[in-house]
Amino acid sequence: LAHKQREIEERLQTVSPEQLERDIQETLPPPDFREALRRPPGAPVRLIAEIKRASPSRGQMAPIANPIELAHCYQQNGAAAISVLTDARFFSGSLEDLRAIAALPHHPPLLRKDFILHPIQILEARAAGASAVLLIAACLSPASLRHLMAYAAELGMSALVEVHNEAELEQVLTCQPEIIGINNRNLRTFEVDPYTALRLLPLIPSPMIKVAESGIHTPEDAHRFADAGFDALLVGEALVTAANPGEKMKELIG
Ligand code: IGP
Repeated sequence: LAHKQREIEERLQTVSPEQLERDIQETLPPPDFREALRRPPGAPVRLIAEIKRASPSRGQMAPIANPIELAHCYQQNGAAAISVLTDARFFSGSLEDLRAIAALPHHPPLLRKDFILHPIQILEARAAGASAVLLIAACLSPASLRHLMAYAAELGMSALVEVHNEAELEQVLTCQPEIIGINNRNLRTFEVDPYTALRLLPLIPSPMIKVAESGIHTPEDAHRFADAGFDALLVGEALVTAANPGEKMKELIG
C-alpha cells in the first residue's frame, strides 16, 4: 500500500481540509447507504453494482467507455447502491468518476471503493458525493478502523467494513460496525472462494447489515448468498463485462 501512502501525502499537500469542510456544508447530505442495503424479511436481496474499469487479476476489463452511462444503467435497473473504484494504480479509477456519477439526478447512494487509510480520503469522498466508504480490516489496525468509522459517521456517512476470515471478523466486531462485507476474494492471492462468505455469515450478529462480495457471476451464485440471508451482494466484474449490464442485473437478482 506504499502507493496509497504516497497518494495521501500528495493529497495532504494539495487539498485544504478546511475548504473541503466548507464545501460540504453547502451540499445536501448524501442518500443513506445503510438504509438502502437493509433487506426486510421476505424482500429481495439488494444489489451494490460496481464501476470497475480494471483489476489486478483481470487487467483492463471494461468496455466501460463511459462510467456515467454504466452508472445510469445500474440506477435504471434497480441498484440499491453503486460502488465506484477510485484507486488509479490497480483499478484505473479516480475520484473524478465518483464526482461525475454523483452529478446524476436521484442517483442511489455511492460507495467510495479504495484503500482508505487516512481521514482525508473520507473527507474527499464526501465532498465528491459519496454516502459511504470501504474500510478493509486487513489494511487497518483496530484503533485506526475505529477512528475512521467515527469520522465517517461524523460526516453523515456509512462505512462498509470488509473482512475475509474469522480472525479479521472477530477483530472488527469489537468496533461494532453497522455494515459488514465478507470478501470471497483473498486480496493477496486474488483467489475467490465463495464459501468464505457462507462460512462467516453465521458469526455476524443479526442487527448488522451483511454484504457478500466478489466472484458473483451467475444467478446460482446470487441465490446461494440471498438464500443464506445476506442483505446485499456486491457485484463488479460480472456486470462491467456483460454485453448488457441491465439484463445481467435482472438475471442475477430479478
Ligand atoms: C467486486 P467482482 O468479483 O464482482 O468483480 O468483485 C468487489 O467485491 C471487488 O471489487 C472488491 C474489491 C475490494 C476491490 C471487494 N473488495 C477491495 C478492491 C479492494
